[in-house]
Amino acid sequence: MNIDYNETIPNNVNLADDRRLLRALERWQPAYLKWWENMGPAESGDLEVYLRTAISVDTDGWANFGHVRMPEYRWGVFLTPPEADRKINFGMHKGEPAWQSVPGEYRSELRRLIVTQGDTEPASVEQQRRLGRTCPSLYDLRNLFQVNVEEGRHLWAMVYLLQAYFGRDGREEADMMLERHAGDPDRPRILQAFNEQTDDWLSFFMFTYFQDRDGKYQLASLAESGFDPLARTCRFMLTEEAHHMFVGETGIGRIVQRSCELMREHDTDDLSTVGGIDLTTIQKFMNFHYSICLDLFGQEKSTNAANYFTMGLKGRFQETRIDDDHQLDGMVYTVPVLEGDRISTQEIAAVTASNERLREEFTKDSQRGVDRFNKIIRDHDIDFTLTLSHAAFNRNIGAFAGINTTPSGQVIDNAEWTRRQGEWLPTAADREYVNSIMIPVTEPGRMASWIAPPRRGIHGQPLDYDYVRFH
Ligand code: BYC
Repeated sequence: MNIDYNETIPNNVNLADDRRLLRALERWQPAYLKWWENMGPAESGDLEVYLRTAISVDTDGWANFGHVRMPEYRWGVFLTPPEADRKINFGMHKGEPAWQSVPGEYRSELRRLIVTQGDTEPASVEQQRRLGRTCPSLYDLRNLFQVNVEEGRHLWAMVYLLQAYFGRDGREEADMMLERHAGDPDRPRILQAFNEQTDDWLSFFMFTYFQDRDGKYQLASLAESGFDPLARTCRFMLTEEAHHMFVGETGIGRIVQRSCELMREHDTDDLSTVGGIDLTTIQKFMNFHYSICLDLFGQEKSTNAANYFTMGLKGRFQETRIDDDHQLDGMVYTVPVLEGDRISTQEIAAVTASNERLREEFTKDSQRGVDRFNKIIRDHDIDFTLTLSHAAFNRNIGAFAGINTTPSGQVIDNAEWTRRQGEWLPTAADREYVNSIMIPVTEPGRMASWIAPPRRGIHGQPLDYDYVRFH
């Protein structure tokens, strides 16, 4: 299923046949490009970047690599091909044909899901806006920009759904996507994690490791949707998401590797004099990013989530592979609760627990990479273990929002939290130090002092390839 690049908006949804929709998207396109110029990667307009561009949505060979000026990247609308006779696979409409248009009775829920999803995409680009100035290598700079252009395309994907299926209020929501901004005190992004700072590369790699992984799980749940255009859009987005998590995992892994090498070489845990990042600092950044991402899954017990499931709008992770009735009749699920100051568990109707279930999948998946980081540390004979903090640590949404705990989940009072939080979360001094070593490296093949080189280059190119060309 090839993509038509002769159109002003590349697409595989026959936009040319729908003049009204085409006009709406063509009206939005200049606003998007203006947003990219003002809020996208800073000072990047003239750079030529070795980017991957989708040429087909088929599983084999969908990508094309070449140097592109980012404002000329061909953002467009790509959906995976329709599945013949696709059915709704869960909830009260299970077994009915998947919807090809918006079911009127679920319009507002569906719009809300699409708006929440869409809002995160430009938010991440805004959060990462200044990172190009401090890239640790050309290889990393290129990866940052690849992630950014794809997040831009994911916004296009959600805006397409809003404009194509939600009429006037869809168009208004599409405009609002470019009006809210990450961290803007008056018009912030919807979910808090998308308002946080990401202004150093350790944060960027944590972001792409944890936050993009939330993206994977949320998109996978929406890819099960009974609303077929949403399912097909999310399926294609997931193929791109995998690369973002690769950037996160290899990025953290390379930092851990370099820190271990420096510790061995200089026989010290304190890397601040040798331009490296201490393992304790890496742990603090991990605590921060992991905990704010747990919030992204919503409340443990959620009527919204129950409604999305029952209505057939948002399924569970790999819904069709789960061996049950897909309606959750009479089923229960154990969720954490707070009893006074004690963390305990409770059984609730499984249908109301799907946020928690998804969060647990996310945690398991996150742990797998952390195990790989720990192997790097062990291989250097260093006695240190990186850990994911307890689900109750540093939470602002859900059962644990009102309490303070240590990273291992021991409840503590406000005074102790105030006194000790700097042991567990990045302090101003930690951020200042990390920022101080973010000195740009733009010579092909060279790496900053605090990160090891990647194992291989991109798409078979050597490590010292000019992944980004400056003029
Ligand atoms: N922040 O019933 P609940 C990605 C509110 S990342 C602020 O649990 P629900 C990406 C909630 O709105 C993936 N508010 O909520 C990654 C509700 O308000 P009302 C993005 C929050 O709806 C990297 C109330 O609390 N996609 O793609 O079940 C780079 C009750 O909560 C938050 C999605 O998130 C929060 N964190 O759960 C680029 C998928 N959590 O109704 C991209 C779509 C809850 O009382 N979104 N509240 O006024 C959803 O599925 C759901 O909206 C959520 C929230 C899972 C996020």
